[in-house]
Amino acid sequence: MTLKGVTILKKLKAVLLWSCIAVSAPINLFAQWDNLNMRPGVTDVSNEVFELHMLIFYICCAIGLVVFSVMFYSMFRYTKKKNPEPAKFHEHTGLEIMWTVVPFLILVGMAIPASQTLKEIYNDEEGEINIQVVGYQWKWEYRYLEDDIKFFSNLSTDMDEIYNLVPKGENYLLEVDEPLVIPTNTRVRFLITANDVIHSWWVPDFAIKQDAIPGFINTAWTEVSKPGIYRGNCTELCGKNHGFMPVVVKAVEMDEYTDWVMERKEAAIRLAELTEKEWSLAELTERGKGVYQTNCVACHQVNGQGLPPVFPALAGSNIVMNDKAKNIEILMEGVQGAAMQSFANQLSEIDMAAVITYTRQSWGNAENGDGSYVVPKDIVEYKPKI
Ligand code: HEC
Ligand SMILES: [Cu+2]
Repeated sequence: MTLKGVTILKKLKAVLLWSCIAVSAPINLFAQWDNLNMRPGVTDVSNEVFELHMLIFYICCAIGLVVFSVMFYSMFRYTKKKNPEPAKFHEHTGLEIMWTVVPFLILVGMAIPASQTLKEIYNDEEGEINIQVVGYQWKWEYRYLEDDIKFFSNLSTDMDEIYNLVPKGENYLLEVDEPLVIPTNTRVRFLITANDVIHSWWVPDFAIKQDAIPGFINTAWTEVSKPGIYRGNCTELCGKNHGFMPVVVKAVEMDEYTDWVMERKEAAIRLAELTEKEWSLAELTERGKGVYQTNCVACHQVNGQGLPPVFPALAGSNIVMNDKAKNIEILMEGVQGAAMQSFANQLSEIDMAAVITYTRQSWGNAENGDGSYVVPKDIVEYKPKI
């Protein structure tokens, strides 16, 4: 084939390829429309928000259509060729009034339904159930104000999935050890705040996205009719593991919720009994490993090497090997001005003793140090130095 023939063929191929892409792209888009669009959610408020979003989207489309029609019509109708003598008029009071008044009316028309929905969203009347939501670096705490239940909700995605050692699961980074449990068809109010930096509690299916600010309490509420598991994230950039503090809410029927509350209260009593028990080194180390993986690896890493210089290694640390008192003090009090927070309110006495024991027994620390370990009684009897 001649050189010219080859070039034409190449061009033809390119044209074909681009036509295919141009034609198929919108088809793909429509096939995935549900993924592209905002989701309607599962509450009355979230449905209202969705409808508002669609309404305003359609208004924007209509405005776009009108503006572009006039623009293209003018461009083609009044080309230099078709209309060599341009009109010479200046100012047109009628037109100017119209293009001020019409957009004003459109805006007012959009603001009326929007304000009604906003009023709904910001209704902070007390709920039948009131839950305080506290953001921490990097987990959420839930405190049920009426039932005296509180717990932390930690990311439960396997580290191996995060480091691409095994395939990622269905709810990758959207799963926790203890979800927030709420009853259906009940008004639940959330009192949202934070303990360290600004976080934001977001559950798209409830149309709740509320900043969690230290020292402030913001409210949000929901009433879910459909039982199910609803997932969300922290949406305020809050440090290294911002993407690793998901929100998981489990909505269950009222009966199931009452059972759950009873179970929680009994578990608290059992825990108190466990604290009295004599713990063996092996039991503590085993338990401490789990506590460590949930609460410490984000900074000190699985292998105890930390990420120096910011997050120190616990493997080979003099405090962890030889200074039991200081080791307990750091965990109970935290370190002022550093990311090392106090774990006194986050871990039970058993888990506290277990995690300290685990770090003192792992990575060669027991062999190179004094080998001593910590039991729950040490934590119960701990008194801060003043
Ligand atoms: C948010 C990050 C973070 C988490 C989570 C964290 N630490 Fe720390 N940790 C630090 C930082 C930062 C320091 C250094 C503090 C300083 O002295 O400036 C530290 C210091 C320590 C020290 C003192 C080490 C030494 O040699 O000075 C111990 C012991 C320790 N952490 C144990 C733990 C344990 C056990 C956990 C889990 C229950 C934990 N930390 C969770 C950030 C963290
Ligand atoms: Cu956060």
